[in-house]
Amino acid sequence: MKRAIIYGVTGQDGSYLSEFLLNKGYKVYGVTRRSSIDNTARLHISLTNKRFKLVQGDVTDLPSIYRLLNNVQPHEVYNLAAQSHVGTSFEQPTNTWNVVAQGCMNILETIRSMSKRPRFYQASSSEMFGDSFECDDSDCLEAYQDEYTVFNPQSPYAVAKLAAHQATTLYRDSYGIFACSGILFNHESERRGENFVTRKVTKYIAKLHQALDEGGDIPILSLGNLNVERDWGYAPEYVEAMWLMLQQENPDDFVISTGETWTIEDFVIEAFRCIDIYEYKDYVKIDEKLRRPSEVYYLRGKSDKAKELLGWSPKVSFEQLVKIMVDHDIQGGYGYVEDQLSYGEVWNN
Ligand code: NAP
Ligand code: F7E
Repeated sequence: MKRAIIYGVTGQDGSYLSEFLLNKGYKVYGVTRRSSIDNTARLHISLTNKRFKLVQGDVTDLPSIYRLLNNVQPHEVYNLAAQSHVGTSFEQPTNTWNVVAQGCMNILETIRSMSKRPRFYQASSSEMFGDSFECDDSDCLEAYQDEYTVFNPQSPYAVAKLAAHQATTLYRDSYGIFACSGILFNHESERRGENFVTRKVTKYIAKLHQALDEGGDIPILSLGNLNVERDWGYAPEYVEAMWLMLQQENPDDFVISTGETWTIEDFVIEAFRCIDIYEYKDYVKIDEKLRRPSEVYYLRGKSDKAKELLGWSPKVSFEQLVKIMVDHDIQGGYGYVEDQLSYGEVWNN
């Protein structure tokens, strides 16, 4: 039976990836940080599977990584652990650096020291492109980023991700480690953290819907820059791409994206439309404090390489994604938390 370790298993992607690997027959070791309150809500499905084990650990703690990898002798290690909020990285730059850059290096160093080395996946990000893009035509109407676009990070988060990305390439080239970076563009879902803009909007829509329905106070949504453009996909589809990268004959890096770009305003309009409101401006105010010191204005990924070599392409459309998230939040968010019978018993490695 194949064994996989997932760092960052309690996050959006970690939870979907654990379900995906369990469905493929893997034994999955999900690493969770010590916390004073249960943080396994997204793992409600994986936790019911006997092949899933929760392990305590932290990517900033080299000894625990070393012990876990040597005890489990996994076939694959997925590093999804991060302080992943770009805005927060301006407030907590050294913590972001330690988790994202140092954390990746800690795992790579452990793998280097092993005689039977697992395959390694690094969660790289489209944020690494910053303000870079490519143009195929002189008007540059369809600008995009792909595997050949130069990186020019615009936040402490992106700087740390680029360091981890380069370290992954370096360890692949220098030591022959089977290491892949997935350069994933934004991907969202009903499990998305609530301080990312998409989920912030859909949670708000659910609150507004309830207030209009029941006659309560009408809440107002505060947002920052509505004009920036993002390439948003559906997270469950993106975790399959991670796994596909590690099944290839040779390790490589891949852009994973939808190829479409939408403004934050487009997302807001579409979310309001889900509850039959066609003029959002009465409900939204712009708060200058929510703007970032430096912004990434335009992201549109070209994932032709993933399509050709991995056979991967996205299926869920922008409109479907917004509807999935709004419907979920209207139905009560994490309805399953209350139903969860047992929280994860942490396996002390
Ligand atoms: P997320 O929901 O924020 O999950 C991050 C995970 O990392 C959580 O499980 C978190 O644990 C864990 N973590 C944080 N610090 C850690 C530490 N010191 N040691 C071990 N684990 C730690 O992020 P996501 O959206 O699932 O994204 C997964 C990965 O892909 C991240 O690396 C992110 O930067 C990257 N990425 C995401 C996107 C996107 O659009 N979602 C796009 C490109 C790249 P807690 O639950 O305890 O906080
Ligand atoms: O912001 C703008 C904000 O925080 C999107 C992470 O998963 O994807 C994510 O990073 C845009 C930004 O995601 C608000 O300024 C406006 O331009 O949802 P976000 P992100 O920064 O794109 C990348 C690929 C990752 O790797 C990251 O880990 O929306 N925006 N008003 C706002 N953003 C937030 N959060 N809140 C607002 O009120």
